[in-house]
Amino acid sequence: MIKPDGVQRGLVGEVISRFEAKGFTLVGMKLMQVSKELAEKHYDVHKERPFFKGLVEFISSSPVVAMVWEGDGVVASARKLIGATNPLTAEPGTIRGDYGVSVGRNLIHGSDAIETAQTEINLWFSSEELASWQPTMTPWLYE
Ligand code: DAT
Ligand code: MG
Repeated sequence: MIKPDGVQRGLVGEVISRFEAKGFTLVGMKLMQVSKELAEKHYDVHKERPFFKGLVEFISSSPVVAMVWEGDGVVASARKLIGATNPLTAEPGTIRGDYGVSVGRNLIHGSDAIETAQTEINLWFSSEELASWQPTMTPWLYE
């Protein structure tokens, strides 16, 4: 999910390009204004943390772009493309490392495990919003 700062800063295309260029397949995408309820559910695991309230307010402050990407090892690989939580320590070459300077404005969310990804896809998307398709370049990406 491209967070409000990523959308406001005009980095939607840049983020999508990185995932496309890596070879992952986009199967769902929407720009949306997030409700407090959805933000709270999404970050439920962090509800006892001191930054929770600010995080929920931030995520619901301006539109986000929610996406579902598919491919071998996509969850772990996406976390690598995204980089460490704090953009100041995220490696250059990662999205957060290249474009961010503070943890509360780290541009993008990525599911941290396959199970979490499944839960988050169900939270953010209905089944009609997801496309099952095979890119023609598949044989050029996978042997
Ligand atoms: P990640 O987004 O890398 O999975 P996380 O799940 O630990 O990181 O935290 C969720 C988000 O909460 C994170 O992207 C930014 C915010 N956050 C985390 N730690 C924070 C902190 N110490 N201060 C402010 N915001 C924080
Ligand atoms: Mg997380």
